[in-house]
Amino acid sequence: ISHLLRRSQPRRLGIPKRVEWFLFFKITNVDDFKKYLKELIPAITTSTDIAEIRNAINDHKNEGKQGLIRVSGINLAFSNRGIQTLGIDDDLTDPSFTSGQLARAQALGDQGQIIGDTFDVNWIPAFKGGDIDGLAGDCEASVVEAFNRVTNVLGNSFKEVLKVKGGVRPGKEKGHEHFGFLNGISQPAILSVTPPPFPGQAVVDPGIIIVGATGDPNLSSRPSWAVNGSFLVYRQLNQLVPEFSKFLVDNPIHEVGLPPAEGSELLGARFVGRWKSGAPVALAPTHDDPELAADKQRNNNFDFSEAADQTNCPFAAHIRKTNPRSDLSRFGPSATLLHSISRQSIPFGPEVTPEEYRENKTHCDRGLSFVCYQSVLANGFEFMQARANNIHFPVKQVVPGFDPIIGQNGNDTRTTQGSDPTAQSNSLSLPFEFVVSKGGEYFFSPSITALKTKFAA
Ligand code: N7H
Repeated sequence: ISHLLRRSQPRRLGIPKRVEWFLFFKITNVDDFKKYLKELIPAITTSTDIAEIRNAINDHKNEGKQGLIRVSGINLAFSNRGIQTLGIDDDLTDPSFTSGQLARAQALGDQGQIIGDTFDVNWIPAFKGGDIDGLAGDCEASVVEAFNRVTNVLGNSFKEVLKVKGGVRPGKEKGHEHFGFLNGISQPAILSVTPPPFPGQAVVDPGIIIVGATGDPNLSSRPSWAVNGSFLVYRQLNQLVPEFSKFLVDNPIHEVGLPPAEGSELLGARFVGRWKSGAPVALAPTHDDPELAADKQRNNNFDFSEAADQTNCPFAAHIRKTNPRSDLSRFGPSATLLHSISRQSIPFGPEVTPEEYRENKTHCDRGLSFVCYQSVLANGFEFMQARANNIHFPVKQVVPGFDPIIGQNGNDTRTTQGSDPTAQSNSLSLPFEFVVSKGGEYFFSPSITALKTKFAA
């Protein structure tokens, strides 16, 4: 648990990070790697470290000091290939993890071509090479130091396969992803791990996120060293920001009597289920409400029953597809709780340039380094992605269509329904994916005890 704590809920538990670098590596000398890993473990951030860091940040603020304080966090996780390379052959009893993300790409709806018997996915080569054994994540102001520490300690026992530099966006866009929406608002509270929930916040058993804890659906079959670890999904999701903005400008919602610019904002809000400020459309259906957005007692306190049809929020909206709340209450509470994830994503890539906006065309890679934790990949990330791609989810009485943000249909086009509140059965054709998967991998993030006793020598 201490391992997860140091990485969980950035706004309440983890380090409030501004920068995070991801180093994807291949182990080239197993004996050396195990030896050096032992030296690195003390540098890995624990929950005690986090408490101290948070206190230091609070003191810094309370004393009215300006600027950042220099703190860093180091995280380490291994792919199935990496675990095997280290000579650990226990079955973690998660078939998606064992097969790896590349083998799951077609089922996830990623773009690619079928060549003969194989599916050639349009990912960046590093994720297709079958070379990734592990992921080291370093965050915070002193990221270069933390990064050097990892690479110096691990020496020549590993080879860098890919480095991704994430960072929060500048100025008032801090905390907002590249389309402009505030991210990281709704997270499940973890029973007896995180602080008491805010109104409307889901509360899950620790075993939904943490392997081997109460409520882990595969509790009895886990190897003992896996306890208190968690499966980490990394997905490199490129975002076509100028193209997304142009689509909103071209398709404003007219019917509620809004000027075109506001109609475009409303379309974007209905695609996500929240305004850019973070206010949920379930509670603020026609106009943004920044006060509601900032109020933690209210900004998560909705369940879509406020208007059971799509008047307030489309069934296909990103947050309704990924967390349908009361839409599934007929199946009992576990229908949504079992499929909870803890999200820890960070944007990567530069801000959109004036030229890109002028041409309505993306010229450089930018997007979200999507990271989430769960105890069962098929229940967490994979289940959510499948829901986003399932045009019949979450209701049967209409065809909601694709999640306009992350829904994937291979190379085929997508339609979505309900984006117009006064003509809810109108279907909107989305010309292409605004979020494009460039690949990723599944990792297991072991507890510090497991790192000491099973991974290091
Ligand atoms: Fe999503 N976005 O900016 O549009 N997401 N997401 N996500 N997402 C959420 O509550 C976004 C992605 C979830 O409980 C918000 O944090 C973008 C994947 C879940 O109400 C916004 C990308 C998956 C929730 C975004 C992306 C999810 C959620 C609202 C990719 C899982 C919580 C703010 C580039 C497969 C739902 C918030 C709830 C919220 C955006 C990816 C899942 C603004 C741009 C791949 C579970």
